[in-house]
Parts: sequence; C-alpha cells; structure tokens
Amino acid sequence: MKRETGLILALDETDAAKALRIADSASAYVDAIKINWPLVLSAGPEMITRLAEISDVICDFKVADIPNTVRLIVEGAAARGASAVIVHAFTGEDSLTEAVRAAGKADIYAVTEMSHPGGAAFTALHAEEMVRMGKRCGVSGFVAPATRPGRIAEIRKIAGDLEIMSPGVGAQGGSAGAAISAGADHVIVGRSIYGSEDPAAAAKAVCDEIKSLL
Ligand code: OMP
Repeated sequence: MKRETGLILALDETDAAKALRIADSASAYVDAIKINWPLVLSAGPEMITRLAEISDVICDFKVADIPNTVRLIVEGAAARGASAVIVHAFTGEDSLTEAVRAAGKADIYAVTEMSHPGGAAFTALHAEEMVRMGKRCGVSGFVAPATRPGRIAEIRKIAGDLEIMSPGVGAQGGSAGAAISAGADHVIVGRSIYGSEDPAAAAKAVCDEIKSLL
C-alpha cells in the first residue's frame, strides 16, 4: 500500500450516499479506504468498484476459511477492484498461501493480534507465530493493534520490512502517534472520522499527527 499520509479510512458507514460523500471529502488525506461487511451488506459489492474510483480499496473481509473458499472470496474482491484483502492468519499456512496466490497483483494483509479486549485472549497468544507464518506465505503485511502499541513493537521485530497497519485509534482508545512510533506504517481509523461532523477535518488531524512524527 502506498505510504503518503499513513492513514487508512475504515468506512463502516452503512448509508451508501453518506459513505460516498465521506470518501470523496476525505480522499486527499487517505492512502486507502477499507471496506468491511457493514457497507458491503448495506450497499452491495458494487460499492467496492465505486470506491476504487476514489482511492485504493482494501476489502476487510477477515477471510477465515478453507483454501478453496478463501480463493473464491479473494478472487471475487480483486475482480471488483480491491487493491488488497484482509484475511485471518489463524486458518494456517495452506489458507494463507492460497490467499496470496489468488490475490494476484493485489496485496494480502494478515490479522495477527486483534485490537479489542477479546483479542488479547486468543489471537495475542499466537501473534508472533502468525507473523512468521505470514512471511513464509508471502503476505504483504499484517494488521496489529493500536490499542497495545507495545505489541506493535514486538510484531515489528518479526515482520522486518513488511507493512503493518494498525486499527484501534480513536473510538477504541488508541492514538495514531503511539501506533506509528511503535512501528506501524499506517493507522486504520473508522468512527472518529466517518462519525465526525467534519470527516475531512478529522482525517486531516490524524494525518497532521502522523506528519509531526516524521
Ligand atoms: P474504528 O474502531 O471505528 O476506528 O474502526 C476500526 C476498524 O478496523 C473496523 O473496521 C474494524 O473492523 C477494523 N479492525 C479492528 O478494529 N481491529 C482489528 O484487530 C482488526 C481490524 C481490521 O482488520 O481492520
């Protein structure tokens, strides 16, 4: 994923018209827009293609399945214009390898430790192993929690120069500055931008915070 602003917008807004307005107004401040099930379910998968006219699009489908089903989902997302797909790593080497193969020129990002409190119960216990496996499988990078910057730093040690994108900034309590300082390349921000009165200004504020560290 290109690294110009360091911000990925998590567009979980379910009103399609509003989502497009936010995408348009914030596009100058984002390196990519991440679409997840809430917007796909309300607006249809055509929204992936529509957003791809505005920005690079990451399909956050957190794919967690057998290799054949992973292939079908990743191919479908890429065919609609996704530049990247987020998959779960805990499904193992065969599923992850198939995701990378099916993605073709698109990037695959693997979830390691999740950002919510429950993420500490299971995913955290295997995060380092999942990063090592992801590297063997050829993923482009990892998703790691801005809510626990210390864990980003641990994951960075193993990830080497692969990318790290970090959700959990704002609504979940994490800060963009702490995540980037700990080793993230991008922060993923949703509610505190799309739920704001002025999404473009909120996006710009995150970019400015990141820029001030560089
Ligand atoms: P906000 O909490 O509203 O900023 O949104 C965070 C976004 O990142 C949502 O789309 C989540 O689904 C996603 N996310 C996490 O919050 N935690 C994770 O561990 C992983 C993801 C993700 O893969 O993007």
